[in-house]
Amino acid sequence: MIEDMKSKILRLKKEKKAVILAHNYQIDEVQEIADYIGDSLALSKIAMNVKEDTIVFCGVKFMAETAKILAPDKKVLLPVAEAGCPMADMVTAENLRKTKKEYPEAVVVCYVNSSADVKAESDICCTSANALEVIKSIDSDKILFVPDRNLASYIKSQVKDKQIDMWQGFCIVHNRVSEDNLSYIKENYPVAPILVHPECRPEIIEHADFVGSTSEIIKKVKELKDKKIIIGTEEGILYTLKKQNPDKEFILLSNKLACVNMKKTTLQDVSNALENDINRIEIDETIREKAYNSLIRMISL
Ligand code: CIZ
Ligand code: SF4
Repeated sequence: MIEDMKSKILRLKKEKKAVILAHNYQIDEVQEIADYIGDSLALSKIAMNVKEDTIVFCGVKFMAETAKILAPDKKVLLPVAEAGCPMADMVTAENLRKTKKEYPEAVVVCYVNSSADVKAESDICCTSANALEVIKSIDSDKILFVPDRNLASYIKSQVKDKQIDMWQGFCIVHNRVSEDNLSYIKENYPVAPILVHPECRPEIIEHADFVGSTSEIIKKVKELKDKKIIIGTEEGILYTLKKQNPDKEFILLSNKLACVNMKKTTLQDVSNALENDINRIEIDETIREKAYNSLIRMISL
């Protein structure tokens, strides 16, 4: 059944001259049929450079939007229209416009987990993989960071010479990791290194051995000699980790590390998207150009 669906997708993909991109947090079957797997930035850069005209972006809405902003001539399809990111929805362009008035001198940095409208209101974008580099590149010492307060706190702990004011958004998945989870892990796996995503709360990050984005965690795991490793990010990352490191055992820092939005996309949805061209991402051109500027400023660093 699953094999039939996979063959159908591969056939449709050829027929429609499409490429399938899957985020590191997607379900295993979707990652299996993808042409490229990665974080939102890597996938968006791929979207800019692929020869295919149609991109099926298996992830959440802000990711497909980012691809469309960077590759406006491509047809970008998000297989499930309702796959959103609650953190991205915690800041709107209207709220941001109002708040900017209270911080007239601040450079506005938006985390990639934000809508196209919010990117358009921001000066520069960042991802969890380049947040420190982006912040350090800014001339001004006053920064307004939206929407993730946990990533902002982590940056603040690493870059002391800037005044960073932050929005109070958070990832509902990473924010769930608790100190109880940490104590349990430390007690049961006292020597295993703990690798966490910067969307986790500061009290968790403080006790981690490594903090990084999905791409950085994947890279770090390859370098580690340890046979048991604790992972503090969305569980979809285990697909690549296990595949690349068959001799290592991975233990999730919490058993609540599944993002329902990332899990909405099934093989059936990918097939429907390809077959019927559904959920095509469209962005108003004025917004797109402004959002493009904040993304390009990041990419050109
Ligand atoms: O930028 C991404 O893809 C996200 C949301 C997470 C990560 O660390 O890769
Ligand atoms: Fe949004 Fe968190 Fe889900 Fe990523 S894991 S899509 S930040 S809710």
